[in-house]
Amino acid sequence: MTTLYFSPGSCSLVPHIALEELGITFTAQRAPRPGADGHAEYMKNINPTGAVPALVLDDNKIITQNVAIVDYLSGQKPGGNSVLPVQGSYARSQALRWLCFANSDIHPKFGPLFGPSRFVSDEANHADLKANCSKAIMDLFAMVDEQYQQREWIAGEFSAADVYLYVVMRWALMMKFPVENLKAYRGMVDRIQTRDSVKRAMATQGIAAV
Ligand SMILES: N[C@@H](CCC(=O)N[C@@H](CS)C(=O)NCC(=O)O)C(=O)O
Repeated sequence: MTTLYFSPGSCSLVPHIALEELGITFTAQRAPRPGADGHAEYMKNINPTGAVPALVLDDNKIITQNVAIVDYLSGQKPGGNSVLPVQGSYARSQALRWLCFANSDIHPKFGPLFGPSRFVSDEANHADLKANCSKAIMDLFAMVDEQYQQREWIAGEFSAADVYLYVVMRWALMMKFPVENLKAYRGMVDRIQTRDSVKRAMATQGIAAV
C-alpha cells in the first residue's frame, strides 16, 4: 500500500492533507528522527537527505520533495477533488507559484529557528540569526496576507498551496510570532482547519489546531 513517511506537524503535513483530500488509501508511517534508531536505514532506503516527507508507492517507487509528491498525487484523481488546478490553467500556475513560495522561500527560513547551530556555530550569533530569519518570514507573510485579502484561496480555488501556507503559519503561531495584523492570512488558517481532510491528518499525527 502507498505509504507516507511523516514527522508530526512538519511539512509532511502537506502531502498528508493532500492524500486525505483526494481520498487515496495510504498508510501514515512516522519516520525515525535524526539520531534515533532506524534513521540510518531511512536515509539508505527511503530518503538520502533524511528528511520527510517521502511517499512510497505500491510498486516501491519513492517520491521525495513536497512539490513533486503533490504534483504526483494531483494526477491520481484528475476528475475528483483536486489539490492542484487543472494542467495548463492560470490557476495552476498560481497554485504552483505559491506552493513553491511556501516551500522554497518561507520554509527554509524556519530552519535556523528550529536548529540555529546547523547554520552558525558560534552561539553568540544565534539570536541575531533568528531575529533576521524571523523578520524575513514576517516580510513574506505580509505578501501572503495581501493575497488572502483579495481571495479566499490563494490560487482562486483551494489547493495544496493553501495547505503549505497553513503549515508554515501554524509553526509561526506556535512560536508566538507577532502575526495579529495578518488578519486575512489568519482567516485562511481558520477556514482550512474546518476541512475534514485537515482534521483527519492532524488526528493521525496527534497534533492540534492553532
Ligand atoms: N524541500 C524539502 C524540505 C523537507 C524538509 O525540510 N523536511 C523537514 C521537516 S519540515 C525535515 O525532515 N527535517 C529533518 C532533517 O532535515 O533532518 C521538501 O519539500 O520535501
